[in-house]
Amino acid sequence: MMLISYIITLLPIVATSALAKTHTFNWTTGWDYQNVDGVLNRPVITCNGQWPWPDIRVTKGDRIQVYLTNGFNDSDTSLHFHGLFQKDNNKMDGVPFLTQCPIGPGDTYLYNFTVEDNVGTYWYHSHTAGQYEDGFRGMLIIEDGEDNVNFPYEYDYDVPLGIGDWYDRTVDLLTADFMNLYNPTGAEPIPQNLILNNTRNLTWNVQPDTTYLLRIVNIGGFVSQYFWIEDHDMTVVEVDGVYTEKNTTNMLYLTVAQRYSVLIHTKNDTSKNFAIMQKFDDTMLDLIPKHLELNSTSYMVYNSSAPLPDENFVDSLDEYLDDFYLVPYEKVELFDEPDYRITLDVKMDNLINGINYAFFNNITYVTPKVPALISVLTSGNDSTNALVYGTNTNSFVLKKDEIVDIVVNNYDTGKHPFHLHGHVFQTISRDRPYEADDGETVHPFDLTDHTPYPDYPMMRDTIYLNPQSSFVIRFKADNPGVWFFHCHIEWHLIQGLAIVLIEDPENIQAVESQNFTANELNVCKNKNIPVSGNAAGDSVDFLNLKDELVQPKAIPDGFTKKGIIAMVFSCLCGVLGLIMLSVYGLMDISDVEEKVVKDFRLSPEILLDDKNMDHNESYQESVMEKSGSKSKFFTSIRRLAPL
Ligand SMILES: *[C@@H]1O[C@H](CO)[C@@H](O)[C@H](O)[C@H]1NC(C)=O
Ligand SMILES: *[C@@H]1O[C@H](CO)[C@@H](O)[C@H](O)[C@H]1NC(C)=O
Ligand SMILES: *[C@@H]1O[C@H](CO)[C@@H](O)[C@H](O)[C@H]1NC(C)=O
Ligand SMILES: *[C@@H]1O[C@H](CO)[C@@H](O)[C@H](O)[C@H]1NC(C)=O
Ligand SMILES: *[C@@H]1O[C@H](CO)[C@@H](O)[C@H](O)[C@H]1NC(C)=O
Ligand SMILES: *[C@@H]1O[C@H](CO)[C@@H](O)[C@H](O)[C@H]1NC(C)=O
Ligand SMILES: *[C@@H]1O[C@H](CO)[C@@H](O)[C@H](O)[C@H]1NC(C)=O
Ligand SMILES: *[C@@H]1O[C@H](CO)[C@@H](O)[C@H](O)[C@H]1NC(C)=O
Ligand SMILES: *[C@@H]1O[C@H](CO)[C@@H](O)[C@H](O)[C@H]1NC(C)=O
Ligand SMILES: *[C@@H]1O[C@H](CO)[C@@H](O)[C@H](O)[C@H]1NC(C)=O
Ligand SMILES: *[C@@H]1O[C@H](CO)[C@@H](O)[C@H](O)[C@H]1NC(C)=O
Ligand SMILES: *[C@@H]1O[C@H](CO)[C@@H](O)[C@H](O)[C@H]1NC(C)=O
Ligand SMILES: [Cu+2]
Repeated sequence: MMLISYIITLLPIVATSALAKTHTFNWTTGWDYQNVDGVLNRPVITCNGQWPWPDIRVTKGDRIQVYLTNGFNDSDTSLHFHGLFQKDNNKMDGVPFLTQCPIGPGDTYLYNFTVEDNVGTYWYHSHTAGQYEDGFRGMLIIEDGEDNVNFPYEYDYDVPLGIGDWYDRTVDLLTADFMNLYNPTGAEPIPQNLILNNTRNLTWNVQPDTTYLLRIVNIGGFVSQYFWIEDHDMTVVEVDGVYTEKNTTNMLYLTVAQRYSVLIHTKNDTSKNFAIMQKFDDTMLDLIPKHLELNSTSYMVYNSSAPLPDENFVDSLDEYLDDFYLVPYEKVELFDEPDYRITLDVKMDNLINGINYAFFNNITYVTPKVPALISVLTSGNDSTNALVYGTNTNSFVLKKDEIVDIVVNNYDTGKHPFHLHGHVFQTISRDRPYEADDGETVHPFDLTDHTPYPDYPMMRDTIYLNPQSSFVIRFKADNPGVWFFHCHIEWHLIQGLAIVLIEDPENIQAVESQNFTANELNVCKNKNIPVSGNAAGDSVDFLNLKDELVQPKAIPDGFTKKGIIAMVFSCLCGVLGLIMLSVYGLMDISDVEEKVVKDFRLSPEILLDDKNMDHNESYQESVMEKSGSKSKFFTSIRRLAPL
């Protein structure tokens, strides 16, 4: 019964033209309770009162029209179609303050575009304040011709599968604890469970001797996952909307936002069932809570009378397919030498407010006051000057059709999955991890000494960066628009790990379909956001950034992260704080506490009074220590906090 009403509510209104269809959806966001992981009923973001959000399946060339109404009473929203190129239609990319104004409560934005240049496996999600981790996301399948007739490989059934991580609390609460003076190392909230198609213990009924095209999408917010099926090979044929030459493996590794389509041929023998396994990449967790189930078992069922399988063990997690070696089916050659090289250094550090931020080249992304696309459209001849888009937005202007290399050097010890909007890129270099735990240090990319670039590099839209390592991606600036490049770990995006590419702004200005409609401008006006001007809201002098938004000040000279940590310890823990100071070799800085309090204009009383400490209780169950000083520190502070 519920299923039927669900289908009726969400059934797209299909209007047929000669060939292409138009799929119209009328969606309103809201909140309701849902027990997703079988453990806890918690608030989730609903679509017309229902959850989960529907999958969309369209054919290349079709039009999608989504009327998205913000049904929240207190927060903005937006909708991004991950991986779509949105050619000459940049304002459909769904990034607040870049390609549109945030949709305020009660307002409606029409996402209206055709899927011209994309085929394969995609997804959609809110691009506002981590909302997709509260369940505002769904899968988007674009068939290549009627019934996917142009897909290059044979299969019998097409089966989407969403994998993800799931928290016991909503993102607003998690963020309040995360972006917090009491979390000076920037330890990310740890999910409670891995989910599969929005549940756990899923049963996938299969037929014998049949080829399935399994479209796996990681719709999670933070942790990468290993994925394998007991005693079944998977042949990769598509990554992030790019068909590949077949590559057979028994294990995949998917960061958040990545997609893999694999062919699985089932056995003839139907007497036995098999385990579908997901496992956390636990190296991404700052600590491993004792009760966290690192792996999760679901079931590939040939015979419903036969027993369900136990979990499946593998000898090593290192056997997963390394996507760097995949070859695109269309064998696109390595693009020419770059016309423009952008080098980005990733760091995580604290600013004067004690909060831990993420930086590209010492800048943590702060939104402009006017969406960058509106700045492009209203800045005339100044549009090619990066200054228009602000000094704290990490904006780079690209010229028409130039070849661009983005070199990313990781000065952090964590992995990061980076996503480029509006493009697929060639991955031409990716170095191995350099583990701090093994005493290794950062290895930035060396232009004069690197492994030869592949002849037919892998192309995709989301790629991971190894710890203390580097990658280089290359693409052609052939899609005029304002495109975000950012870490897809929602926590790191919230910490500001993003840059903005202003691609061929003159062409944007010249194309009518890039212009805002009255409705789109009204969404701005309702939020009191100017509909012309630079990043600072100045629509007279586009190079005047006096009133732009900027990041908090740096920690004063002679002051270190250790200083902040020491302060937090001292204030929280009194005498125990002193013990911690000695643990961290800070005893020599005897006046550290006084100095921090003075520089930060804070008092220990204020710190002790912070209500956020209550939230930390969920972490205070005993935890296992991991190696690495960051995790030890974090473990310790949680243990000491109750005192
Ligand atoms: C969408 O749904 C709302 C509420 O049911 C309705 O008021 C509105 O007219 C609908 N819009 C369209 C374009 O169908
Ligand atoms: C799945 O199985 C686990 C362990 O067998 C159990 O704890 C959990 O409640 C189950 N979840 C659901 C949603 O049934
Ligand atoms: C806003 O919505 C939330 C969640 O639905 C509700 O708890 C709250 O009372 C609402 N606030 C107002 C001012 O309506
Ligand atoms: C969507 O865009 C197309 C092309 O511009 C236009 O014809 C159509 O009317 C738009 N849909 C709506 C509902 O405005
Ligand atoms: C996952 O859910 C989708 C609907 O969202 C469904 O079409 C698909 O068959 C499910 N996959 C599996 C393996 O059960
Ligand atoms: C499975 O059965 C089909 C006929 O139903 C047969 O052609 C095929 O060879 C069998 N495969 C194996 C591995 O035995
Ligand atoms: C299914 O499993 C049951 C119980 O193990 C077994 O008796 C039966 O023969 C199996 N059926 C098939 C078609 O393999
Ligand atoms: C799953 O995780 C548990 C601990 O969380 C561990 O005991 C077990 O060996 C793991 N199983 C697999 C298949 O890795
Ligand atoms: C398949 O992937 C492996 C690495 O996992 C690589 O060595 C091999 O060249 C790839 N083959 C093809 C055809 O993509
Ligand atoms: C970032 O700041 C550090 C320390 O002030 C400086 O050495 C480095 O050159 C800066 N990096 C960039 C890309 O500006
Ligand atoms: C922009 O530059 C062109 C040529 O450089 C010039 O003709 C035009 O007047 C300028 N427009 C504005 C608004 O300054
Ligand atoms: C965009 O809209 C503005 C204001 O209505 C208009 O002046 C301009 O000519 C339009 N641009 C294009 C390319 O149609
Ligand atoms: Cu990241």
